[in-house]
Amino acid sequence: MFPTSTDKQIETAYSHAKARYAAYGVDAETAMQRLAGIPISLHCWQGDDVGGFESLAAMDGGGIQATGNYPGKARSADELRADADKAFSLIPGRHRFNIHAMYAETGGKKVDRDALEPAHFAGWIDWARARGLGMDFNPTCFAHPMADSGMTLAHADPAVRRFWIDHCVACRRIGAAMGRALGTPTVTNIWIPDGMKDIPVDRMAPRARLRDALDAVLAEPIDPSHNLDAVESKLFGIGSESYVVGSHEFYLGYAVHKGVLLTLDAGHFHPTESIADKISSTLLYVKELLLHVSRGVRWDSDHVVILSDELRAIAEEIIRHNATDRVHIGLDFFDASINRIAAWVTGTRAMIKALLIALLEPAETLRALEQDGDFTARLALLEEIKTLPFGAVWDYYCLKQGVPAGAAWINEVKQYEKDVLSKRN
Ligand code: RNT
Ligand code: ZN
Repeated sequence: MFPTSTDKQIETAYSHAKARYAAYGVDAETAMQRLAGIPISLHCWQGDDVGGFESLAAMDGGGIQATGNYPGKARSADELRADADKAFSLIPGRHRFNIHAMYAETGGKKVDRDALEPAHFAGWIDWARARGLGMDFNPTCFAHPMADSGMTLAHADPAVRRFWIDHCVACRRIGAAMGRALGTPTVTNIWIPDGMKDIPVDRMAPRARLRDALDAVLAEPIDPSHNLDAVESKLFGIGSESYVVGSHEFYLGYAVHKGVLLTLDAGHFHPTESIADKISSTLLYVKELLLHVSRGVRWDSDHVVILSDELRAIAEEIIRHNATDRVHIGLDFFDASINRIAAWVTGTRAMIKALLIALLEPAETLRALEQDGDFTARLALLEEIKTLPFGAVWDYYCLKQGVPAGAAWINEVKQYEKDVLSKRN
């Protein structure tokens, strides 16, 4: 069993921590209040290894590979929702849930992706509404026979392009229906796998086709209070090592040109390139960003998020620029080798911790030092504040939000594994 702390222990530690932060001019109460207002969008696909429930006799997964076969993965939308409920019960704050088109519930009827309708997502919307969750959405342009060639919206065959355009149009309408029903705009994010394993000769023609296809997808105006459109780039994928049609430059240009959101996935750049530094630049030119917070490890772009320097840098950028209303924070990772609920909880708690650390920064002091050119004190202070007792504030935040503090949540996941997950299959 992992240790639980008493309320008294947590409160005592917090009162000491609060005083330490106050000495630096930081109000821990304000930090926690602000933190409670920042939703994180949890991605449904960690719960079933990006499988979906369509039971198409499929196919290549568009180079998105979940590795591992940890037992107990969700086999139906009901199981996935139950697992997500368990995860949410261990995560402080009120958040969002992000699903893919391939999680449609068609009641056993075969409905192809270009014919999907809001009704096929009623189960998800009802579930989210009952819990006060917002929802986000994604067309699924992979794991489908029409994506077998590795090309979708950029395909040379107009019939294939048409199919995927129709799918994305349907998804924007579904996104709008979700947003309208839940009273908070759905971000509908378009990611496509299109690319080439080996060196292409014509890098431009597929990009021109993608631009035109996206124009067709976005032609129908949709109320931004219901649905926001986002486009996500990638540097390379498995099977698209030499060329990805939707590169960063492609989508940066497209997002600026069309006024849609730009998605920055932390695992979609060169291994030493951080998306943290892209936030301030892109926010000068695009209205809003969607983040896919992830963790790249060598060639994999989707390890479970941890409280790394990179994650902290991302959170600092959002908080220092006071950009929480322009940066939508979504998660995107999938690990099939560990308990999937623990993966969600670990990654989401890490994201929230990173935001809390950023909110506890003595921001005004640091800015003043920089403005005065006192780079000595800036560096020294940045180092010293790393050992302030942020953990005591985090534990107290968990206590106040009614979720386990510290490692105690692991016990609950183990119990759920015993009671529920181990009975699957
Ligand atoms: C793939 C993209 C994309 C997917 C999800 C499932 O490389 O990151 O966001 O992970 O849509
Ligand atoms: Zn992503």
